[in-house]
Amino acid sequence: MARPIPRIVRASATPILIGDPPLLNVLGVHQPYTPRCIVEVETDEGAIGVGETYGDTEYLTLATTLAESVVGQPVTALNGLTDLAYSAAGLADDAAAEFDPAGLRGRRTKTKLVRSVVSAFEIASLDALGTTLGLPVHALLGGKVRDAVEYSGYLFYRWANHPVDAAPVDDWGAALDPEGVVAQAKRFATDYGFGSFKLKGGVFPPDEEIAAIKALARAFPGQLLRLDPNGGWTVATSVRVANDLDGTLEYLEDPTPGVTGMAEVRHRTGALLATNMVVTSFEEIPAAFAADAVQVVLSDHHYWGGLTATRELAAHCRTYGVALSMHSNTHLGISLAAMTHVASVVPELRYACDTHRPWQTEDVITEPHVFRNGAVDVSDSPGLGVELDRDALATLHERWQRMDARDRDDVAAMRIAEPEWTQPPLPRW
Ligand code: GKR
Ligand code: MG
Repeated sequence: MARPIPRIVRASATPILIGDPPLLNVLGVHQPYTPRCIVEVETDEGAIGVGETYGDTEYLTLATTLAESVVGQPVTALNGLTDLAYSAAGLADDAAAEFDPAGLRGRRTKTKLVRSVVSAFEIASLDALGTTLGLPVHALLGGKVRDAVEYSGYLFYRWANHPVDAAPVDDWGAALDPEGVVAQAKRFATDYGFGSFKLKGGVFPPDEEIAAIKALARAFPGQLLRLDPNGGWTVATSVRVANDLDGTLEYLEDPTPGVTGMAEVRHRTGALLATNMVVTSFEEIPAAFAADAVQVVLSDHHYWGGLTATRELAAHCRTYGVALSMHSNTHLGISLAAMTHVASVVPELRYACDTHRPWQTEDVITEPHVFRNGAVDVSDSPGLGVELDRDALATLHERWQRMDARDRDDVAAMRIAEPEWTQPPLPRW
């Protein structure tokens, strides 16, 4: 007879604020503190699983509601989480919505909000189940096909410090020109061993960013380079940049907003285009793939709905001959563990994944991951293979209680330094 399936007896969603450096992007600059939400589920057998997702108000509100709703559910009931989230929050599905400026992740839809919250509960459930069975999460997903997952060094133009007093400080210094970008990359290469680099663009006029990529190519001959202006350029500018950097870039990421513009850039240049802005949900796949607007989809298990949903995305991409890589946003080690497990089970993953993790000096796990030769080992320990650091969680939660930062707002953060700053229209150049 089959053993009884463990049931969830307790679940929680804990908001935290994590320190973030002044990283620049097309919209503005990162705030000193970014909200994240740490999800825990506990089963009737005493196993505890953890998950991590966005901590902005609407995500936190839904996560708090869903934490109540999952109590009593079998820990294996992953397929029911989405419906549970919709009914728990009284939300109706809504795939048509506006561009989401928070985090530059394409359109803001309730569907994506639900998927982002569900992902943390799915992962916490898999972590708890794996802990119960003594199996790593990758085994629950069909088994790893690689022992380590390669990540790319995520370069940002940045200021040395935030323009406010109550802000975290670090010793990276400013990077506002090609020399600064190359110096940042050299430190990434030395400290983490990254073999590929992505530069967050859309910050300076395109010629300056072309110069930075060319400086990187000179400093790191043969290394794989990417440039991502988050839809900051017109089609004409994108075509010019793509032609100028032909042969230098591994791929060009979201040069211009929208499927039509991306398809035109592809058609006029033949450049390989990646996205985390025009294909951010299953609903967006048909039009984008039919138009050949993207050749590499940057998956993100948070807003695609979790680890099983990421594998479903991989199947879509495989079917249409589109490649898969991985997007990231400011995150901690629970997310990195989940990213690494899911990346380890997708055979067709050919590109190094993005991660913001090196920019964070804090974590909520007892043993933060180590990057060796730019890669993170896939854990074979039960569950995600991470242990929640309860003291660290309490400290970062206490910061959330004490401070009033609640939602990511790069435009508002930029306004502190430049009072006239408003959200730039995309495309900007
Ligand atoms: O952290 O500023 C940032 C990034 O711009 C992030 O918000 C994006 O979502 O990393 C992301 C990207 O690849 O576009
Ligand atoms: Mg991107």
